[in-house]
Amino acid sequence: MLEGCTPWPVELQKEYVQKGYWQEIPIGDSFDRAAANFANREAVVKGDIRLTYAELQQKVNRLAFQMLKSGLKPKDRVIFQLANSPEIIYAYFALLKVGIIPVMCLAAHRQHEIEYIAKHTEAKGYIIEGNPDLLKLGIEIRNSVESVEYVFVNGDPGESGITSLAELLEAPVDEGTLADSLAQHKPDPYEVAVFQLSGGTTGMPKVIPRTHNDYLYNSLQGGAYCGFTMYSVYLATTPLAHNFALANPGMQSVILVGGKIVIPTSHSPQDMFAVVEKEKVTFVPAVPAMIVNWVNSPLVKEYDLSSWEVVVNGGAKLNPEVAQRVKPVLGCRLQQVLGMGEGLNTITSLDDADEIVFETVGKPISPGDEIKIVDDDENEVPMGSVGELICRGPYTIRGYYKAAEHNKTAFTAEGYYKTGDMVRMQKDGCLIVEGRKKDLINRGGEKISAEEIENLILGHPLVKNAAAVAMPDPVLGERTCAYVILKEEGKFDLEDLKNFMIQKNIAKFKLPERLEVVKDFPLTSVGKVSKKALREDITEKLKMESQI
Ligand code: J2J
Repeated sequence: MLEGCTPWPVELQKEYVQKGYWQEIPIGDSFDRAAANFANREAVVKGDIRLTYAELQQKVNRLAFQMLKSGLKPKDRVIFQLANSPEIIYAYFALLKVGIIPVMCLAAHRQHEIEYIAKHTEAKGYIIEGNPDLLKLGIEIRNSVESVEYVFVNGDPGESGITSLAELLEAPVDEGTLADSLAQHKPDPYEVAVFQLSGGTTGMPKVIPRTHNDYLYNSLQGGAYCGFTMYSVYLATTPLAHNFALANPGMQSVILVGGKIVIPTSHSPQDMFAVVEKEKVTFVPAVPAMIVNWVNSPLVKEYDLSSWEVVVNGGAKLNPEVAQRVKPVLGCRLQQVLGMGEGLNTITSLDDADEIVFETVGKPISPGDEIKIVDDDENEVPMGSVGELICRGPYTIRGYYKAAEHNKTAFTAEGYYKTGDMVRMQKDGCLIVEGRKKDLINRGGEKISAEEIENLILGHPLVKNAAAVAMPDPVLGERTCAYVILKEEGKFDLEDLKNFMIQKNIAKFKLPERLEVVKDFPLTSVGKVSKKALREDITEKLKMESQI
């Protein structure tokens, strides 16, 4: 495995192969198998663009070949920042096919995040979406990060001089040379396929190395729980760059069994329902805010949504009252998945009773998953009690990339990943998420590290101390509230704070949405800032305000 990664113990690797979890093939082989089996079936649809498996495979192969020809090599890292589009799908499989490792960044990331991640992964390349903002960023990153030599854009490069993916796809190729080259550059299935980014509780996101063996297993196993087949039609409503829609259970799970990916051209409920009707969508992934939006939309009745079989909620807890309205309003079944870039997925089954689907996130997807619910001393709590979920298994990482110090606290000595999620197990083995231990804000599924925000705020000359906490929100679940102590009394409002943070070129979803200037912070018994007391304070304030 790439230097800086922690492999599974050798004995377990053998066991995972012997039990059939790890197929010992690269993801590209599995993709080629699907492309051969389903050559004339539709694989990807967006608006008027419709690609069959054979067409998709041709694009994947050409792009893979051109990436190598450009100078990129297997195991090189490429910052991958594409919006939902057919291109994100073929660029993803193209890189995996020849062992170039995409670093899956979010479309919202800006220089603050990308520069750090590019330096940390020593990225050689950067593939960006073709909008003016990101084109500018592409040039800045090429100038500021020494390792970045190659920048590609999905769309019009304008005057930037950056090569477009379309140019690469249209370049003439000799088919024989292409086939030879791809055959020579098949990656080792034990090697890293994808770098995902952690929601991050400390400073900047941590880099998650997912191997071909484990990522393939994860996406197929999760996909089986969702009932994916060649007849599945999956609507990519959430970002395909994120672990959820990308693979677990997501686009990769569907493509590898011959299903179809439909990419919406807009996210309004109206357009989303229209595309479900038109493309006879069967399966939709969602974060809670989307489901809230859909079940409350009066437009539901105007469309024929009869093809829609399942909506799967992930990323954040879905309010049980909303969960109950899914079937009566949308006409489809609900599934719930607890997932994480680091690996473990638990999911409700399609035939689970209503109470299970409304209240729980089901059970782990693999018989190889080992989970424990523990107290602060890593002792298992009694059945039914709340504790931290820790896990290890055939698709859960053993360490973040180049993070030896952090790994000592993020994993137990036995190699369990400490999820930071506080859960309870029912007698039937289903898990209920009760809260979390980790210091982050879960804004509608997008994770914001409190520490990162605090460090940014502390850079403001007027600020003496800062604490970022989650405040409840009826739609997104949580938003960021910044508590601040000023150095001296003066004018400092939310706009001042946001303007200051925007200058730091951070992803917009990280901007605090409320500011509370205080004289001091409540402390815990050991003298730390009590985030719990701050969360209670803002919750109380919001409650009072809503009653006025
Ligand atoms: C409560 N909290 C949840 C849920 C994730 C599928 C789905 C989601 C992700 C994801 C993913 C939750 N209820 N149903 O990778 O494959 C919170 C937990 C978890 C963290 C991981 C997938 N589903 N969460 O959201 O890496 O706190 O992955 O530890 O972004 O999201 O976040 P992330």
